[in-house]
Amino acid sequence: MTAADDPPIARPTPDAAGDDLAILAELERRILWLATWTIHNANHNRDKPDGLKVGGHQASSASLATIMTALYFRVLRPEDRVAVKPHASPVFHAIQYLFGLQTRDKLERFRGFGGAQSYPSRTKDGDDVDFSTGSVGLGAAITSIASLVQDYVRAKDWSPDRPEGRMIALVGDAELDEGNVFEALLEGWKQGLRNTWWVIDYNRQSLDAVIREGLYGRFEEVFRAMGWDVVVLKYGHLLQAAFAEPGGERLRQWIDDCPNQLYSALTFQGGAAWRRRLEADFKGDNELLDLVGRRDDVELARLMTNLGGHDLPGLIEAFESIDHDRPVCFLAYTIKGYGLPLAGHKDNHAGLLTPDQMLTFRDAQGVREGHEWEPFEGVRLPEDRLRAFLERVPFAAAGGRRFQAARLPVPAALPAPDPRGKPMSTQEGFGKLLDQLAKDGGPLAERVVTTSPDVTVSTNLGPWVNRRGLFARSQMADVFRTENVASMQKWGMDPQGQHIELGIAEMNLFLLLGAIGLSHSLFGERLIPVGTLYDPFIQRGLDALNYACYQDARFILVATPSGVTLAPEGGAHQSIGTPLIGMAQDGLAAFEPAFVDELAAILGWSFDYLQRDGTDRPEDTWLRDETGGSVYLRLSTRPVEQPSRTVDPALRRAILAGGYWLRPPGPNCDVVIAYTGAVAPEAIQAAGLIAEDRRDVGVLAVTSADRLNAGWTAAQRARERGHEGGPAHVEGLLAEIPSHAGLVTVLDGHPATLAWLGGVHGHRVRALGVEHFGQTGTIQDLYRHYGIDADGIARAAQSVVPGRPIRHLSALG
Ligand SMILES: Cc1ncc(C[n+]2csc(CCOP(=O)(O)OP(=O)(O)O)c2C)c(N)n1
Ligand SMILES: [Mg+2]
Repeated sequence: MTAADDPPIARPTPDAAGDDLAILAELERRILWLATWTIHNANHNRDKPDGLKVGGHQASSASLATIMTALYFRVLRPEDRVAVKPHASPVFHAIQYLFGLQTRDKLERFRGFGGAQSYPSRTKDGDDVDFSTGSVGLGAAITSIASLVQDYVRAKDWSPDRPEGRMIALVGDAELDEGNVFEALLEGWKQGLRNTWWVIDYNRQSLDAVIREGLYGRFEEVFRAMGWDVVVLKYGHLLQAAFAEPGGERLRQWIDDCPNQLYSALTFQGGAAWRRRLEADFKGDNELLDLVGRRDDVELARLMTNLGGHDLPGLIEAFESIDHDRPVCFLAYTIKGYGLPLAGHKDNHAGLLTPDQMLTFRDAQGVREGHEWEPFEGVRLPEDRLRAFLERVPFAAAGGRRFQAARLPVPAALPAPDPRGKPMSTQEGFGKLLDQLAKDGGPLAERVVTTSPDVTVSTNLGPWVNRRGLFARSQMADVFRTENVASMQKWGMDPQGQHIELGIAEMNLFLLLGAIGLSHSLFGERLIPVGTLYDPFIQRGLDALNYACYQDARFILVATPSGVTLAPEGGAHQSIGTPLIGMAQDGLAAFEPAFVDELAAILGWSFDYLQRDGTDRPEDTWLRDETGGSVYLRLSTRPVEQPSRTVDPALRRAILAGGYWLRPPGPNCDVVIAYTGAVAPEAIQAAGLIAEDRRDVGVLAVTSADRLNAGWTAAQRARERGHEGGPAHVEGLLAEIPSHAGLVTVLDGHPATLAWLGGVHGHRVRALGVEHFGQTGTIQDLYRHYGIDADGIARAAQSVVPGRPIRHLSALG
């Protein structure tokens, strides 16, 4: 399907354009005013003892006001999705305010508690934010990744009547310093990116600095090399007309040669400075001196700052002339702080209009004191014309732009793979579980999308991919197969495929999980994303992971192998801190099962958890499970002896709540071993070793330190606030341990993950884990080296529980 097949877009007739332009120019004045006032008000007019300070918005917002006017009030269609540069949030909120989608109260509390956010936020702002922004570079990249998701949804023909939207990013020029932007560009090229526009706000300023000369040339080459159409919007209509005057060509040359710093400085100083400089530089050039002389200072300043990004008719023309679906980069020259007294000053990023400057600006906008928030105050056209215009703006005409998608039925329990009496790793179990799902089919299986940054086979997704195929918009044969070369992997691609293979860029993985995980809301089609990667490389994509969670995208992240347990595979790949990431990351429930039947219970639950939206009845767990979220599974390649048992509902509940007694502590217990994940055999073995000298040893299986901790924290907080309720899961579990007993905790990860267990009822704790990494060797070598083998655990038991020496240890000497 190409854009040419799309339903025709209703465009205003050319006759209407002139009229519309006058209205659009007024709207641009209004949003610049409202945005500037919003920030000013947050700083000066608020009776706040803590002196809330707002920097970094006024100049940065003004830079995009014209572009956003052209887009939101004219060019955009409801199906288009936009990521707005973080610091243009006040302009975004002002536009929403004029559409009636944002409240005055929220604007008045801009950046305050419960007020409009400093950076557009899907989850925290009440208005119509498509993509959150804030961490520069991510907003741009997610638009291209979301476009890929749109293609995926369309290829499946689930909702053929829904028009195809453009994924649009308004990008600060300094955002292109971020490497993830280029990773996304390259991935886009590989995937045949379409329907994506990036409008670069080329104001040649970042936070600290004025950017390097000639950067636009590099940008142009990069975008073209990646298959993008590049539209450079350098001069506005006024400048183009001036270039046609006698001597005008030399003015163009002068502008082209003018260093960024000088252009910015002259812009800041205004008309008289421009005149002085031009008269000095063009001494004796009468044509050019006449060109300058025909304009007064105000006109001259307006002319010299009439760059492409501030020229409404030029912008509209440029946007509306795109008649293809290839990605387009609009390189729009702008002035940071355009229309404000801060314009062009290199220090303006955090700059604010002084109260005096604000008064002058207010008067110039025709705004009366006390009427600052009125939407149409000071407009120079009849208000009803503006209102009527706003009512027919296509973007806002459809009302709500967020979709909802029905929940997919999830089987009550996924059958655990049968280990047939053999040891099995959680990674292998994961591969088998997905393979079974692929084989069984059904509505859930149809909507699972897997993805991996070049580690599909090594993370055990191969069997799933063999059954469900790789996705591409057009068919691509698996040449090895057509040539009859034997291979375990079927690597054919077609539109029905359900695996999206990515290049090795973890940022792209998390952006894709984020975009697929918002598909129900962005494109009205529920998808269940499952992404796999090596556990240590979570850190490579951490900001994008955080970003996906912040937007409330829903996905399952399967990280494998993990820890030092991957032993001989390479010291560089060992992860230590990821269990703590799992605990700390908001919106992500982290699990680290040891056994495959636990994994089956967790994965089955995850498919449902992903789809929850707060409408379920809250469970009595202290965990806010009814709101749903994403899931992180930290898995291992270590084959482990599997317990022979059936997971009954009580055990299942305990696994999901975060832990259960593998061996309950007896009445005379004085030591408990609490373990997580792949070290289960060592924990069990250690319990056996010390049993002779320590009675009734308990073994606690912790499937999720994250959820145990979250439940405990929530329960305490609730009690402090006077709410009634039962004990948190971990409180109940640990209540069975006599108070004199000691706890040894152990996992293949940072010891702090479980060390807090001692704080629940005040048990003494010795927390074992891994604090250093990089050694290779066998698992036994490394466990011994880091003291997480059975002897290490026994030694820790002896130190934490005074008493008779553990004879096994004395035998070791
Ligand atoms: C990943 C990240 N690093 C640093 C920042 C802090 N920061 C906010 S805006 C900005 C500069 C932005 O410059 P540009 O994109 O050109 O936008 P402009 O202010 O010129 O409109 C920086 C460094 C951030 N928001 N995100
Ligand atoms: Mg900039």
